[in-house]
Amino acid sequence: NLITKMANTLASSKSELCHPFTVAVEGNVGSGKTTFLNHFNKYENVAVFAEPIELWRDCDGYNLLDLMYKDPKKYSFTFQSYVQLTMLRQHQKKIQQPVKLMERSIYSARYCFVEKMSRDGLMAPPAVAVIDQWFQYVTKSQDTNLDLIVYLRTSPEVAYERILKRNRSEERTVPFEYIKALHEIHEDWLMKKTLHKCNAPVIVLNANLDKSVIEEEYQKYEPHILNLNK
Ligand code: DCP
Repeated sequence: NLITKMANTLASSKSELCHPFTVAVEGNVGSGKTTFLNHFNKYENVAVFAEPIELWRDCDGYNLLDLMYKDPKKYSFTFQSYVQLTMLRQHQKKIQQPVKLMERSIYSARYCFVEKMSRDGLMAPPAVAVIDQWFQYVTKSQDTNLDLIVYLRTSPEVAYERILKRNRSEERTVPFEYIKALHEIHEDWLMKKTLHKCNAPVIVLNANLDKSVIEEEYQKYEPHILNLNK
């Protein structure tokens, strides 16, 4: 009996090492994903992966994020191809901790941003097809599985206000309509579940709350996020 117990414990810790409890934090641009991640940085059993935005700003010296906003028709495909690669690398990173917390995922890149660029005609259908073929191949052949999605739900007005306030140089030209449309796409994907497949369970946080009080909202969901309810 004891041996069986030990074997089970070993097996479960081995599977945790192979596939840690993987959580993606999703939400509109300006929804507060970075603040959320910072809260979880203090836990030793959580490996936190911020979005690789610095890589997007410097791909062999090219600021792809800036190019995409300045000339979306020309650079949306280039940018999203690189986003997909860098997100895949985040999914693949091996960790020792039992919980992996990621800012965004390969899924929001495909289901929200590529979707939006495709709808706006900024990515031609053949370009979307190529991104999609890569996406299908990679998500089937690699472990990109999510065990939980935390949706930081904001109103588009609040998200836009925060974007204006932080004044990121690349985002200066982003219009409110873009943020509103991205909000609707996130809603369709994570709330209404009418857009693409969403296999992971979703928990929804009120991310309109101000930084000064949002810690309480985080704490409410912490046991679930840290997988302490098992
Ligand atoms: N972006 C994009 N395509 C993607 C991912 C991101 O065009 N597949 C852009 C949108 C933003 C920037 O990259 O201009 C960063 O967006 P995020 O929403 O991922 O990150 P934020 O830093 O805005 O998150 P938050 O404000 O919630 O902390």
